[in-house]
Amino acid sequence: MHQNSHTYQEIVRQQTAWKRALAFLEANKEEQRRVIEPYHGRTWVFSGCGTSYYLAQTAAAVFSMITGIRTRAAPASEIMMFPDLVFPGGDEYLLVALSRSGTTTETVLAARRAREERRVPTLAISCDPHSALSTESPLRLEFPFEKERSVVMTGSFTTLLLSVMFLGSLMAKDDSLARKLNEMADIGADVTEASEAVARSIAADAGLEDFVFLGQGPFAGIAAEAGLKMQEMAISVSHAYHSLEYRHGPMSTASGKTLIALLSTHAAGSHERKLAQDLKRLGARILVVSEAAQRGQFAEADYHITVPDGFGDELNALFYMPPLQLLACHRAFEKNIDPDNPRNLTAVVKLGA
Ligand code: F1P
Repeated sequence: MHQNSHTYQEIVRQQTAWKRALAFLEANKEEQRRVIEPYHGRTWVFSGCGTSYYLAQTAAAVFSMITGIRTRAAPASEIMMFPDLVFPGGDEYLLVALSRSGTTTETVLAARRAREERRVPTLAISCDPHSALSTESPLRLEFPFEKERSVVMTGSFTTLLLSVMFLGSLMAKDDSLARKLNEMADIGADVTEASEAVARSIAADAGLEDFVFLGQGPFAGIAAEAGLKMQEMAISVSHAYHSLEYRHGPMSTASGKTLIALLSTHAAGSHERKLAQDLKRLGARILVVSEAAQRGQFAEADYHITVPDGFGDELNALFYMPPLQLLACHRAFEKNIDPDNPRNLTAVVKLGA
């Protein structure tokens, strides 16, 4: 099952999609700059469903960190049902609708409602330029996506995130960011490969029963997506929280059967180190994901996944995601679950009339 799984294959070689997307984005950057420049002064609302909502959370954080533009994230269903909460009066907005398929019902309806009832322009970022979302949006970002065969989103998550980071580099007129993204695409597969032994070791730990993923800022969405992958692929109990929120109640459920993954940041300084010490005292198994230079600061970690130094909180979400996808995939293999055919799940959710 392992080697033949197309979900596994798409996880370990997703940087191929990054390189293809970056080459296209670079070649068309003047066109993209023309599309997004007029919206510099607006609040950018990122939205989607499921994985694409966690992508929206991550994208909103990194885009704001890169550009200084006001952003927020909302599930597409919130725009459908409570548009006033998402688009309160007195401000001007751009809705960035994120969707691998471009056909998810809530996302299509949310974009329509934003445009038709709120006069909010929409920018569609989808893997399918012929989808309803893309063809109905006056603004769209199109680049060649290799069709993802996995039902659950893997490389599409990181490639869509990469495209938002690239847009941020255009808006910020920061060419060094685009160069860093290209460097990440060149070395990303090695980063994932280097994490595989740890991913397999955790996945094989039969003493583990539940998983907790903790992240702040741009890593809160990554923690949520890592938790969803563990549910979708490995049919396992998982939860995600803003890291320091875990002390405020949820840690009451921690036990020796719990794996807690802490996605470390530069911004948090000593707070995450103190949290790791507290988590260890709970008796849980601790995984810390960090830049290599931070590894020594988390001596109590049972497991460590490191990424190269120098890319920082703005871009590390791109490095952190693939190893966490791999962890869920190996957990599925250990449980003899086929991640290519996830239970109760379809590649796209389309609601009836
Ligand atoms: C959104 C989504 C996925 C989920 C599953 C069903 O798809 O909810 O996040 O993993 O595949 O569809 P999309 O709007 O990004 O196509």
